[in-house]
Amino acid sequence: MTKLLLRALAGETLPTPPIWMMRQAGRYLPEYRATRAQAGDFLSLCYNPELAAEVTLQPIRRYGFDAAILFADILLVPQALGADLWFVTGEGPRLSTVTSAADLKQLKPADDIDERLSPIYQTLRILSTELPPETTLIGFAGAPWTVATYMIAGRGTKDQGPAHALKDGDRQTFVHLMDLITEATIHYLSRQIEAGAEVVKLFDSWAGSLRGADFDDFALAPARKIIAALKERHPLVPIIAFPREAGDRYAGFAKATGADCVALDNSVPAEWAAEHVQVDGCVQGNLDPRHMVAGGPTLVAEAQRITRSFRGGPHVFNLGHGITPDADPDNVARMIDAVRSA
Ligand code: 1CP
Repeated sequence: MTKLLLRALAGETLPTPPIWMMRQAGRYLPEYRATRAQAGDFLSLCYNPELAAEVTLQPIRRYGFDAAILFADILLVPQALGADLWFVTGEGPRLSTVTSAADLKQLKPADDIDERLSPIYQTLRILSTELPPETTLIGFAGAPWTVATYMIAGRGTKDQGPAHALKDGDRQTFVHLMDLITEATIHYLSRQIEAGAEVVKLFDSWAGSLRGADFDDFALAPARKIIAALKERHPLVPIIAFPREAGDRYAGFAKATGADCVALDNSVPAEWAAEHVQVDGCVQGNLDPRHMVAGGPTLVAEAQRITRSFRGGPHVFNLGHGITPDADPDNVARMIDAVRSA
C-alpha cells in the first residue's frame, strides 16, 4: 500500500501528512469557472461525467494533492429520491419540502436511486483510470441529519429550525425520513465504491446543532449504521466522518461509529484534538479556510502549528471547512509548502 492517504487512514504516523482540501475543485480556480460556464449550471456540471471528472482533476494537476474528491453534491440524493432541486444564483439550493407523512409517501424507495445517479458512478469510473497512481479517489455523501435539514426546510438554514421543529413535533415522520436517507446513503456509497471510490466521506455539516441525546440518536447512530453496513460489504474501504462543530463530542466519535478517521472543523484546537480525538486513530483537518484568503505569515504559522500538533499520530492535512471562492490560488501552494516543511 503506497498511497499516502490510505497509509494515514490505516493508522500510520507519517513524517509528512497527506494533503487535500474540501472544495478543492471550486470557484477560486479560474479553470473551474471556465468548465462550469461550459457546462451551463452547477447541476449540469454534476451530471456531466466528462466535465465533472475534468474539474475533479484540475486541482490535482495544479497542486498534486494526495487525494481527489468526486465532484458532485450531497443534495443529489434528495433529488434521486424524488425531491425537486434547483440552485438560485447567489443564494444556494432550493428543494421541494418534506414535512408530513403525505410528502414522505411521494418519495422513491432507497434502492431506486441509481438511474438518476448513474452519471455520478460514471464520473468515478473515468477518474479511476485518469488519476495519477499516487492519488486516492474519495467518494462522499451527506449524513442523514444534514441531508434531512435541507429536505425539510427546502433550503439552507442558519439554525436548522425547520428540521428541529419536525424532529420535536412529528417524530414519526422525522424518523422515517432519516431512515430513508440512511438506507439511500448506504446504497449510494456502496455503488460509489463499486465504481472506484477508494475512500468515502460522510459530511454531517450541521451535526453541531444536535445536542445531548439528539446527537446520539441523529448524528452518531446513523453514522454507525451506515459505516457498519459499508464495512460489511467493503471491509477494506476506509471511511472519514465529518460531524462538523461537534465540539467535545468529537472525543469518542470514531470509536462509537467505527469511522477510520474523524474530520475536524477549525473551531477545535489542534492541541486538544491531538489528545482527545487522535488517541483513537486518524484525524483530518483543520486549518481555518480564511487563511487561504489572507495568506501571509499567519497562513504559514497556522499550517505548521497544526501539522506539528498532530505529528505524534496519523493525520491528514485539510481545512476545517471548504475553501471559499475569494481564496487566492497562490496561497494553496504556500500552504502545501508550509505543511511539507513544518
Ligand atoms: O459552482 C458553484 O457555484 C456551486 C458551489 C458548489 C460546489 C462547488 C456547491 C453548491 N456544491 C459544490 C460541490 C460540493 N459540495 C462538493 C464537491 C467536492 C469538493 O470539492 O469538496 C462537496 C463534497 C459538497 C458537499 C456539500 N454540499 C455539503 C457538505 C460540506 C459543506 O460544505 O458543509 C453541503 C452542506 C452542500 C450543500 C450545498 N451545495 C452547494 C452549496 C452552496 C451548498 C450549501 C448551501 C447552504 O447551506 O446554504
